[in-house]
Amino acid sequence: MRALLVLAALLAVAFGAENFVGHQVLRISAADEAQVEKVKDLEDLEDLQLDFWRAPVHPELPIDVRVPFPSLQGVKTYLEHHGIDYSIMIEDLQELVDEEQLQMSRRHFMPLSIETFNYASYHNLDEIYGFMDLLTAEKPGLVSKIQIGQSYEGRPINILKFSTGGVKRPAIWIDTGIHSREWVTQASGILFAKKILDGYGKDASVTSILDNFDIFLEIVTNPDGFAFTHSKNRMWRKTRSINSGSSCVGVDPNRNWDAGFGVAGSSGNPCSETYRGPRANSEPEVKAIVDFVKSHGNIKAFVSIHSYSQLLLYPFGYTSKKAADAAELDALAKKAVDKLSSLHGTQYKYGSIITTIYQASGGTIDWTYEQGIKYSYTFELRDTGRYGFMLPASQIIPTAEETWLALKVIMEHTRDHPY
Ligand code: BPX
Ligand code: ZN
Repeated sequence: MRALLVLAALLAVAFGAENFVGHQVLRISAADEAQVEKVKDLEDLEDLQLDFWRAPVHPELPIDVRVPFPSLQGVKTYLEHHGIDYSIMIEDLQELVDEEQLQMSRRHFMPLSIETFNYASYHNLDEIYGFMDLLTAEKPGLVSKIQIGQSYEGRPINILKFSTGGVKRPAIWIDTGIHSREWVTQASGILFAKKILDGYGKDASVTSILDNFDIFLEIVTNPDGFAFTHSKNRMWRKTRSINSGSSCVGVDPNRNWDAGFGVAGSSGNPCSETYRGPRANSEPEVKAIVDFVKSHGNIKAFVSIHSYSQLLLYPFGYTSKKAADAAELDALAKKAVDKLSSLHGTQYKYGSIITTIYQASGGTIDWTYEQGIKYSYTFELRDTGRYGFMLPASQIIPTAEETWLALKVIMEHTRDHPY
C-alpha cells in the first residue's frame, strides 16, 4: 500500500503535476468581525499562496483554508498571536490526493455499457465524454448530445438532452462541475443521467416529468478546468482563460454572469479565486449557457450544482433584496432537503445565497432567476469540510442518490406549478 502511494506520488511528479505534500487545510473559527478582518488580511498576502476553500466573511461561518507547507508555520503563529482559534481539518492534503489517484487507477475504465459503467469512481474528461456517447448509442430514443459551444482551450462543451418527444417542451436544466475541483458534482451528474434513463417507464415520477418536460444536463460545465484538475492541479477552480496584463490564469465562472456583475461579492484581481473576469459573459463556458438558455426560451427550472457545505440555495447572491418568489422557493427548498435527509440522514441548510453564505455577485442562478426562471437553485453537496473537495469515492453514490431525491422534489414541483 505504502509503496503504491509512493509510486503514485512519483508518477504525479514525473508528469509535472502540482503536489500538495505537507499542505494542511485549517478550519479557522473567528470569534468576531475583528478576527475575520485579521484573516482577510492574510488573503492579501499573495506570497503565502493561501487557497480559501471557504472564504472569510462573517464570524458565524468557519473559514477553511489550504496552507502550503512553506507558509504553515507563519500562518499558525499569526493566528495564535491574534488569539484566533483554528483546528487542522486535513493533516496532509497529498495523502488524500494519492489515495484518490490510487482509487482511480484501480477502476475498470473500459465502459462496456450503461449497466457496467463504474459509477462509484471518479473519471477524467475523456471517460465522461465517452460515457455520454455510450448513453446516446444505447438509448437514442431518449437521450441525445448537443454541443453548445467550445471552451477557451477549444474543447467541446456538451450537454445531454433527455426527451421523449414533443415540440419545444418546457425544460429543466441541471449543471455540475462549473467549478472544476468540485469532483463529486460531475460524478453525481453521471449518476443522474443513469437515474433518468432507468427511471423512465419504471419510476412514476421520472416518467411523468419526462412525458411533459425535457431535461438538459451539463456534466462537465468547465471542461478546461476539469482537464487541468486531472493533469496539473487537483485544486483548480476557475476557467483556464489567459488574463491580459497578469500572469494569473482563469476567471471564476460563478462570478462571470450578468447579474450584479462587478458589485461587491467578487474580485477584480485576476489572481483571486473569485475573479469576475473583464466583463460579464467573457468566459465561453458561461456564454454558451447564456446563449442556449435565451434561444431555448422555455426553461422552467435551473439547478446549478457545487460542493461542498451541504446547502440548498436560491437567489439572490448579489443583493439583499428578497426574490419575489422567496416564500415559495424557501418552502420548496425545505421539502427538498427533508427528502434528501431521509435517505442517509445528511443534514442540509437552506436559504438565499446572501443570507446563508455570503454576498456573491455575478452568480449563475441570480442571472437565470432574473431571466424569469423561477425555480433557480444551487446545491452545495457533501461534505461540511472533513474532506471538502477531496470527498472519497466511496461517498459518490450515496451523495448522488440523496441529491437525486431532492432534485426530483424540485422537478415534481415544477411540473405541478406551471407558470
Ligand atoms: C453558490 C451559488 C452562488 C454564489 C455563490 C455560491 C457559493 C460557491 C461560490 O462561492 O461560488 C461556493 C463554492 O461552490 O464555490 C465552493 N466553496 O467555496 O466551497
Ligand atoms: Zn463551487
